[in-house]
Amino acid sequence: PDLFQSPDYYHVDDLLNEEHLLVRDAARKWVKKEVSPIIEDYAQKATFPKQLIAGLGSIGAFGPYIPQEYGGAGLDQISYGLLMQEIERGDSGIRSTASVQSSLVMYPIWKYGNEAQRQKYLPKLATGEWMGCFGLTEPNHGSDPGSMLTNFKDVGTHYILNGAKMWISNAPFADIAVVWAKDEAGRIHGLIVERGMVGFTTPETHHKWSLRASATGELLFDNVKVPKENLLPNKSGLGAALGCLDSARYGIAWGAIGAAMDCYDTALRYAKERIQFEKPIAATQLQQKKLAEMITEITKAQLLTWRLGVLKNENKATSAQISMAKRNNVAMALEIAREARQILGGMGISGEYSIMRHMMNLESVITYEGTHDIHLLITGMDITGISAFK
Ligand code: TGC
Ligand code: FAD
Repeated sequence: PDLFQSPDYYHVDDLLNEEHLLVRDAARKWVKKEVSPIIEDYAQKATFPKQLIAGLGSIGAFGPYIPQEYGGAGLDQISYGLLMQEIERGDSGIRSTASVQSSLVMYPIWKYGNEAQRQKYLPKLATGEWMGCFGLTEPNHGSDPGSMLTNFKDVGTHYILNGAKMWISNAPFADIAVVWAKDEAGRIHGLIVERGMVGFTTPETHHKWSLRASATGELLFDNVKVPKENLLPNKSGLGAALGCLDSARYGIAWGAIGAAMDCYDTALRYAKERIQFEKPIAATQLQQKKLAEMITEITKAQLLTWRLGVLKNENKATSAQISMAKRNNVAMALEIAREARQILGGMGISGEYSIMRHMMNLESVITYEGTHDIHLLITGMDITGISAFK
């Protein structure tokens, strides 16, 4: 009874197994105890709550689907999704930290790294002893990462890396960065850059109105000497970077449902308690319409995402299917946040409630990991066979 209640209009819980429910409820308890009481303060102060790192590791949020031999939780894709849902119910910024660590740092080391790299980095990343970030976006290349300028030269004993990345989650405090850069032939590779390498700096990006409890920064490389053993050897090309995004986008599709659930729960409770014109505002048709549409959209998103999780578990989910779910669910959550904020009237803008924070966070979530427009064009490309990008 002291847990959050999930809106579950179509009994989606019946589709989950015992492990899914255990993982979800453990995450839900942890978020309620550790995240919800402090997050508003940290967001207002624009500070990342570093003390949450160990707890995120302990609930399995760092590498949920990475095998246990590397320190991961060894869970399936539905459990991974439920973890992201529960964490984002607390805050999208905290979910971002988990997404980046799992899908953008651990995933490429696991999939594209060699055994020595897996052994060196994955167990420490799984506990949060080391934190990572992912550098793909550049100041002049966001939606079109294939045109990146960051590059490295082979100088015999090591590589020399030059360039700049922008808008990088976790950058200001990360111990390592998985960085995408072009070799002399123009082919994209992933390199593990470690804090302390000479010429590597990570200035923080200030004055964000969104994801304020997440630290964002730049990655600057000025003739950084990178040892050759830090190149990820098993896959190269833009597709390697985009493969990591598939895994993160999938988690975000679930995460957005968490933010939407929190806004819906809050608005429903408020609408039943708030009296105007001598009756609860929930008794008015206009507010009922908003609430009814919210639960309808949450339910559709839950079913879409659950099915996608099954396809992922069977290794059958396509990148375009993942794009559809990321795009749909984040837009759904943002729309619900905007409507829920209005249901609370003036209180909707107060930090006493989580809605405005979710709403502002989701403005980043609808932009990063491929914008709303880019995902629509990915669907367009998939159904027509024609790329609108080039
Ligand atoms: P295109 O020619 O279509 O593709 C290049 C190569 O990549 C392959 N590919 C994929 N592979 C795996 N997964 C995917 N989703 C893939 N999409 C494409 C493709 O088959 C091809 O392979 P090959 O072997 O033929 O070379 O590439 P394009 O240059 O036309 O670009 C396509 C486009 C626009 C869809 C893509 O570049 C894109 O997705 N742009 C959006 C960029 C983006 O999402 N950036 C995210 C940065 S990371 C981030 O935001 C983290 S926020 C984290 C947080 O805090 O939670
Ligand atoms: P642009 O690509 O310049 O797009 C601007 C507008 O043009 C958008 O509306 C877009 O949809 C539209 N547009 C672009 N191309 C087309 C087209 N062909 N057709 C129609 N419309 C188009 N990146 C990382 O690498 N790592 C991170 O950890 C990371 N974290 C982030 C955290 C935050 C808080 C934010 C805000 C961003 C983060 N990003 C990260 C960057 C993010 O992925 C990019 O912002 C995103 O991919 C969009 O790139 P852009 O900002 O350069 O916008």
